[in-house]
Amino acid sequence: MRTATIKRKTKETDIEVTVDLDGTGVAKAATGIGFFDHMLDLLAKHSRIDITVKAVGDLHVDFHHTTEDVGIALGQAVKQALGNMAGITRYASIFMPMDETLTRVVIDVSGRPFLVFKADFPRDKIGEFDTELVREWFQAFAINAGVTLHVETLYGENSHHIAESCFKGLARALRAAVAIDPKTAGEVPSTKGQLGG
Ligand SMILES: [Mn+2]
Repeated sequence: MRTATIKRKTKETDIEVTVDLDGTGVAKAATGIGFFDHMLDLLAKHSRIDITVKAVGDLHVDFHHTTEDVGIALGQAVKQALGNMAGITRYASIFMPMDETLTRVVIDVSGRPFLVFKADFPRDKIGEFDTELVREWFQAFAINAGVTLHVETLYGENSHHIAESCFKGLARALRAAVAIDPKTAGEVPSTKGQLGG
């Protein structure tokens, strides 16, 4: 079973995340931030990873701590659920359109944490959500999941579409990269014989 639950509590946030990499895309996202829940719903739906997120954070300050800490916990959960990564496809690349926007997402599920994020948002906010937090979430997720992740919005005008194409692109890339590749017969996809260290 490729599942994991992470509980993470600080003075700023109290978070519980559960993932099932071999799920059907069921999302239960309750972060108190409507737009962020929308992004987590998309992530689950299009990755087919079941994702449950319960987060109680200091939203009276702003949305930064809650957004970042959910990224940390979700990344840790994915990493734990992957285990020794035997049999996974490992690499994937996706071009994700959303109306006028096009975003490219390339992932290496490798135990090598790295983020390249190139997306410019025309607006500072989507609803009450600061668009700069999209990068913060991707940074927290990539580092804690232990994945190399390159996200670039090639063009786009609408900030909601740009954010959505980033999350949907990650979803489809993750779906392909964590899928079990039947040709590998359970081998770890590395000439080193191991991933993640
Ligand atoms: Mn939307």
